[in-house]
Amino acid sequence: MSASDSHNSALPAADLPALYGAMRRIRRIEEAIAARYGEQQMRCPVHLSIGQEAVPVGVCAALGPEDAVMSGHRSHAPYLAKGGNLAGMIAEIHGKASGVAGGKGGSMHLVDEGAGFLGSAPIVGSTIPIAAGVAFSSRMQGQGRICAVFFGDGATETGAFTETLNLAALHRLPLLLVCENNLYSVYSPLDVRQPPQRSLQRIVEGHGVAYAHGDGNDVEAVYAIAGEALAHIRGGGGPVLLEFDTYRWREHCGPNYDNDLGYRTVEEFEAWKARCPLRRARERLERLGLWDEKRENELCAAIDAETEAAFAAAAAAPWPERQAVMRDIFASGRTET
Ligand SMILES: Cc1ncc(C[n+]2csc(CCOP(=O)(O)OP(=O)(O)O)c2C)c(N)n1
Ligand SMILES: [Mg+2]
Repeated sequence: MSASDSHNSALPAADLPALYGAMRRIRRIEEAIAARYGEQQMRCPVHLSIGQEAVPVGVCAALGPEDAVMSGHRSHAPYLAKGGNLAGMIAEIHGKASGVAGGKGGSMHLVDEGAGFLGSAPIVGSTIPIAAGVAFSSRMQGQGRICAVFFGDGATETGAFTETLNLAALHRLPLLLVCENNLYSVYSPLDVRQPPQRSLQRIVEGHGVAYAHGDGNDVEAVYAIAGEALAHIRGGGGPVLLEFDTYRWREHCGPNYDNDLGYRTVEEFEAWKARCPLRRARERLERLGLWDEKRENELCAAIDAETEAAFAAAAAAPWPERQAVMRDIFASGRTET
């Protein structure tokens, strides 16, 4: 983005507790999922965002309530950051009828249209062109709604990503592309997947899409960069891609740590853990005199209470009815009775 796109998008200090609270909430909910996963009541795969919370929280705080969000398989954090219903998410992960996808989709098929979270899907890169479609419809209907889509570094290697850059630039779509670069696609680091001279910035800018890069473990930086990107888009400047450096702490899919597998080093993991986005925000809040142990305990107690309630409701909820199997699927026409 050019200097003229620069707006003062700094987060007022008084708003930092809310962003810290949103990150803590996502962390604690995902820790609860991880702690209970072994009970085998949640039978779908889960891709946790623990360590990566600042990106969805910072971006979603900069979006307006009318704006839309989509994501890929690492969906819990963008969904919750946009205000997606917690009980519906937990029920969905349990495969229950009260889940947001009727219990048929699981963790990677979250949706809460009321909150503006329009969907997630496990096929890597697949929601990027769908988000462009949302942005296109917003443009055609004069809604002024921006669609933000979250995806990983691996998704930038898909054809769907490049095709979307082309179309989004051509039509100057109100689309915010958010790449959470956590250095890995499952067990594969960037250097076995991409030639050394490959530059995401040059690929993006080569299509005429604006690009900015930031520290994805600094929620204030994420918020400020996202705010500038949104001002650029709202000003008619067309789509923007934001690349944020971050790191997932646990295994690619599931509740465990997997540093013993050897695809990444313990030193690398520890270096990123030391840059924990929550700890950094909390330390800053304490320096500002805006946080203390009492507030922390109250926040955690409130999160735990709503998490407990969501798990209890999911446990008590019925399974989907047999007839629901053929409902709401793309190839409709036949309903099993
Ligand atoms: C088209 C496609 N290819 C492969 C997979 C298997 N797969 C699931 S997640 C994933 C890794 C994606 O890495 P990245 O986009 O960097 O996201 P991250 O998991 O690191 O958040 C892969 C290869 C898939 N779901 N879809
Ligand atoms: Mg990745």
